[in-house]
Amino acid sequence: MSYDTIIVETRGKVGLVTLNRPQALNALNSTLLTEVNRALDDFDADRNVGCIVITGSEKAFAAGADIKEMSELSYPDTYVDDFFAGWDRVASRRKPMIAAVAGFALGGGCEFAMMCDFIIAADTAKFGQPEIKLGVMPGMGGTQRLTRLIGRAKAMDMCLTGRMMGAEEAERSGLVARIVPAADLVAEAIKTAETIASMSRPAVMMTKESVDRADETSLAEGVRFERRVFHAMFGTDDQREGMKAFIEKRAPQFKSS
Ligand code: CO8
Repeated sequence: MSYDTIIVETRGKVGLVTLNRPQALNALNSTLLTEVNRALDDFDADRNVGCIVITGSEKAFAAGADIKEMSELSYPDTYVDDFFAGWDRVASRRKPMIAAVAGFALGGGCEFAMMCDFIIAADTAKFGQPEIKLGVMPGMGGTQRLTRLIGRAKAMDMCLTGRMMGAEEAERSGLVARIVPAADLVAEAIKTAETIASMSRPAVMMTKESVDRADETSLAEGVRFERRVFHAMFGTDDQREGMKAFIEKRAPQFKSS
């Protein structure tokens, strides 16, 4: 399949999507959104793929939604076409996604990274929600996901001033899982994704689904959901294999069944 705005590869059990609009610092336009969803559809359908990495360039993960594409839209245009609603599909993928971020992750770029399950940042990464400087506000989940990840005070600071946050502050604040040297970013993200892809597929997907529940429900309901899913794992061969392998002091051979 050919793409104009992204590069799609499979490395073993890892699906890799590289955003590729260098002339616009990987600004997110409608074509890119369609192509990202197409690539993710294929990875979802591919039983061999166990984890997905999304990355950009050294200079930019993505510098936001494409301002040139958006600038002339009217309210009816955006409302009737439900402009950018396709990002909800990106955010609700069932296989784990890691964002590997170097350089700018601004506006929709920061929001795209936050749709992933976690972010590995290069030491060059800069995060921000600068929409306020354009006379608008975040529109791809920034006010919600950033607030959940870094708390109300910092989210307000970021969204109301439009200032950027460096990698260290982002890690300290809980936006980023870990920081690696820029030169190692993609290799580290792929290594992490390989580790995840080597685990039992149902266990990985059920774990993701359960952690995601934490954003949507009360603690009591979330714990009940977790226990039900935990019980369900005893219906898998992988549970038996994982526990047997531990007792026999050998590496497990998960069949993802
Ligand atoms: N959209 C379109 N083009 C862009 C964007 C963008 N977001 N960002 C950069 N570009 C383009 C520039 O226009 C420039 O193109 P050209 O060479 O043709 O003039 C090229 O990329 C290189 O950019 P710069 O020359 O500006 O590079 P610098 O290194 O000087 O600056 C910055 C880098 C600081 C990242 C700067 O480019 C910048 O501030 N970009 C805009 C950042 C921004 O405001 N992002 C938020 C966009 S709005 C948004 O994301 C809303 C999301 C919600 C949508 C929800 C809908 C429902």
